[in-house]
Amino acid sequence: MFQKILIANRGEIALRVIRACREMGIKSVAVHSTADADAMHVRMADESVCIGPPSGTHSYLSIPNLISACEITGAEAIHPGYGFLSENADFVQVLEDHGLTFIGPTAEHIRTMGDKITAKDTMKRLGVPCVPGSDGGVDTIEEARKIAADMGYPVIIKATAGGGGRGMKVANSADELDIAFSTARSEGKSVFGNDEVYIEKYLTLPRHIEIQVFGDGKGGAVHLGERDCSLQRRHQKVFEEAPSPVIDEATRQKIGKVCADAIATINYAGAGTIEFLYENGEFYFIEMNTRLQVEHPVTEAIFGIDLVREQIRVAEGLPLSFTQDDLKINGHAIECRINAEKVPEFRPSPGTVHQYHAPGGLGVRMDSAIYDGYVIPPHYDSLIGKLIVHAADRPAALARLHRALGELVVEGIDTTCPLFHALLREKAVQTGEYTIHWLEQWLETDPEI
Ligand code: MV4
Repeated sequence: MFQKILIANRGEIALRVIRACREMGIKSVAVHSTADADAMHVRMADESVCIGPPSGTHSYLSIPNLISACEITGAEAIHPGYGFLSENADFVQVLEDHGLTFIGPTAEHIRTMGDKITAKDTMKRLGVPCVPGSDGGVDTIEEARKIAADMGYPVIIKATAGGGGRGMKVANSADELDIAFSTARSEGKSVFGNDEVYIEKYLTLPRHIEIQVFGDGKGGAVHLGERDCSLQRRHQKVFEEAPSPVIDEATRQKIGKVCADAIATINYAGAGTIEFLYENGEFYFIEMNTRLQVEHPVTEAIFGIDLVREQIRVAEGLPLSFTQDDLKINGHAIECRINAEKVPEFRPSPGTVHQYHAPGGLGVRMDSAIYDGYVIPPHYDSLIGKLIVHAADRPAALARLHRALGELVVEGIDTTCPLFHALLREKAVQTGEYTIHWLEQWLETDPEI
């Protein structure tokens, strides 16, 4: 059993991990930059260590400083949260060398899934359905032309090291291929230091559906259904729900079993998310995330389990506290990501929170690290809270979301709350009939927000 865990993160996710530690009787250590000295995670943890200046690069991303913080406090394990070092294989390796436990998968699994070509090859071999495309990397434009012609247009060229929509180019026809190929390659090189690319059939109107998986690292694994994250803007998710409005129980169990079996075969440890595009009733693997995700609370709500607790258990070598048969969906959950941004421009709006009142009541969870008088620093991402609602079914969850948003007060800064009020008035949101392009197209119609 761990006595003490260091949380290499900030904001709401740091609180999320501290809460799980406290319920398990484990001491927590917060780390913080100088800009975060007054942050809630510092106050809430049992101990705290300043690990550097405001810039994330020199604080939350500083591996030597984090290791020093473990040595000073006697923390035995690190929970990385999401973002920052959560998918950094080198970090995991360094921790191992120092006798510290990383709460997450092995360096090898992180590395495998971080390279998109290797991830896809691995998943294909494990029986996970993938988007049709090249077998591995494509080295020359001649090879690209042949594959695209055989497969048919449109196609998409992706950098193997890509992420967040960078290093990805669509070619609608042969005359667009040369530019797409060379742009994806050079973006891969300049942004990620890797010019290797691959080709896929471009799916024009898919949904983004991801399967939550959990492995015990010893050949056991379960799935926790799907989340529908199709409502996004510029590759930033805005609104996530579970279960997906378009997946029935038989389909869920079928794809879920494929995913759980895949990660069981590779002895995957901890939480993982297998991302798919879903179009015309078919799943197409695109990527795997080897971390806890921002939107994990919608899964927690419908299954009634604590995913962070399970991550800690697995890192301690304990079995999962449930089996696949124990996992039954109860109701419907929706999450809104509340950002300190002015809509509809989505311009960052850091500053002082002059009044904060969190919504509450049955089926409402507000994960946030803000408080009255809190000064949102400009150095980090703009997520200031997640509002998660849970109710018996989707219409009830939408009604509860409307009610909870009405109770939420955040004064002094601009937030994305008006966007959610406007979204709830939209037919596509009410019926659940949206694709990954719906939100951006709707925003282009200059809606009243
Ligand atoms: C695609 C695609 C269509 N066809 N691949 C975007 C980020 C990266 N995770 C993969 N992405 C896409 N890959 C094929 N073969 C469309 C996207 C995509 C997308 C995917 C999920 C959520 C939002 C998206 C927004 C634009 C494009």
